[in-house]
Amino acid sequence: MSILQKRGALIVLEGCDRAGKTTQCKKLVELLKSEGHKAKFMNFPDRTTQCGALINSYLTNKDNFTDEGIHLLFTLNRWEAKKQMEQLLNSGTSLIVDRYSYSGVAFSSAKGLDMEWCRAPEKGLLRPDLVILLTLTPEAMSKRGGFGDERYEVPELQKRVMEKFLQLKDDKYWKVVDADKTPEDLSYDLYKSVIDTVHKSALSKLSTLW
Ligand code: NYM
Ligand code: MG
Repeated sequence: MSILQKRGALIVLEGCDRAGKTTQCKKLVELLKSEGHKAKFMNFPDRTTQCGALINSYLTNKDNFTDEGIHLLFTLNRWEAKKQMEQLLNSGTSLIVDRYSYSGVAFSSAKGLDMEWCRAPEKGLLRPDLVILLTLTPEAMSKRGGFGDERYEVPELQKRVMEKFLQLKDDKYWKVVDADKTPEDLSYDLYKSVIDTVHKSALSKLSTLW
């Protein structure tokens, strides 16, 4: 990174399925771009890589892995993106990321794996500048219509996942936001924290988990 090059911010949206993460990430990228910032949408799992194709076949019940095996595939899917993420951030592009290591640890530990074991292989990945956790009460969630038919899309597991997210929460760089509002109102709320983080991160060094 040259002395004059400001880096982009790494911003992650987390939450249960149906909370609106993907919609919000895309809206935030558009808002940043409309104000002249460089920004890019990313999501995990990235199903377009070879490893992502294995994850996709697991999630859609076409293939099976042990809980440990699929956990490590999700982690590998982030490791294979690390260099590209670093390059983009250092060249001034902010990344708005739909799920990251926290989903990895929350889902696997909600299934019963030891949380410390789940965290270990994430060590050394880029640490986000901001994690926004979108929450929905069970009632608000059921109003949004049914889950899809992928693995994990059942209310009982989603509830345990939310408990795990709250255990992972680090108040220094997390923000918890109730997602039970219109997409427009929600992105208006989120944008204030996002733009603040973009400004604050510009001259700071990237750090790593945990
Ligand atoms: N998921 C996602 C994990 O179990 N571990 C991970 O590391 C990540 C990134 O994949 N139910 C789960 C959470 C979701 C599922 O994600 C697919 P999406 O955002 O619905 O494509
Ligand atoms: Mg989903």
